[in-house]
Amino acid sequence: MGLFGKLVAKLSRSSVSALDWDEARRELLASDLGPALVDEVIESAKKLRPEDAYTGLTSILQGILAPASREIELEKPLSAILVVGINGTGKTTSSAKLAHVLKNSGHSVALGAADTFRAAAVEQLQTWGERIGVDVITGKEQSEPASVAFDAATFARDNNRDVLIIDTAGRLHNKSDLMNELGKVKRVVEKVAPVTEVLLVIDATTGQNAMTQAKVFNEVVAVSGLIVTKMDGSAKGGIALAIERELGIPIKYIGVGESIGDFQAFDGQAYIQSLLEG
Ligand SMILES: Nc1nc2c(ncn2[C@@H]2O[C@H](COP(=O)(O)OP(=O)(O)O)[C@@H](O)[C@H]2O)c(=O)[nH]1
Ligand SMILES: [Mg+2]
Repeated sequence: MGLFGKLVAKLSRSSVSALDWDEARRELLASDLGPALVDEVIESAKKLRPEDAYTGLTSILQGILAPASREIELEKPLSAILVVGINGTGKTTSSAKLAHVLKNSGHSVALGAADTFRAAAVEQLQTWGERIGVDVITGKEQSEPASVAFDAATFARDNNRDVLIIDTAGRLHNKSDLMNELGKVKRVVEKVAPVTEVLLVIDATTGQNAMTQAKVFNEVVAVSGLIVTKMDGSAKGGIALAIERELGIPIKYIGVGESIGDFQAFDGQAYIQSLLEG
């Protein structure tokens, strides 16, 4: 049963007791939706008539989704997309997956490997690039991420690419020097091409900490969309919904596995249906 399945069942009965509401609240809290969103949903749900339970809850949840577009925004002749987030969320994998999607829809894509902290990170992106037939621009190990990003943007411009996706190093949102470095990467790229998207990658299994991550990254580089990874597990991505609600940042893509094709444009309606029905 989906996250809200039990709530629908409760609401459909002729009377809902205070205990029922407490139980519903506890269940929703356990799902990473966060207290603010849970209270909002419960308060709205209390006003529903039993016969309206399903449709009413559907529209409450639809009201949570940001009205912003979920398309990847692109400009001509060249757009840069920055992929950011903390370690291990799936930035490199998602950068490759997105490159693959955009290439398949007719774009000429390049990848920039701006995670210069670990040689393995660059190799990981190069391996993906070879597999999907996309050039990967790299710098030397330990070189400045902003300079690699600048070189990648210059390469993309000079070689008539229309999209450059820049994979960045994982950084903790509480390390201000690393966050400033990310701001620098963005500013340097903007000298060559507009950064039309800053995509924050969050791991669906992270829980409430992802809200803090989103707030800090958003302050530094103005996040334009979320990629929620590891949605192939049991996590329902409740925290992403909470971020979308609180910060108005739309979920654009979800990762549903480790393979290149395990990537889907986020479908709000289908997602809500899965929360209600499972
Ligand atoms: N199950 C699953 N694993 C994923 C997904 N996205 C990434 N991963 C795995 O998560 C791990 C970290 O991914 P990586 O892209 O290296 O993360 P990064 O440190 O943010 O660049 C790797 O083992 C990936 O294969 C996803 O959507 N589902
Ligand atoms: Mg990486």
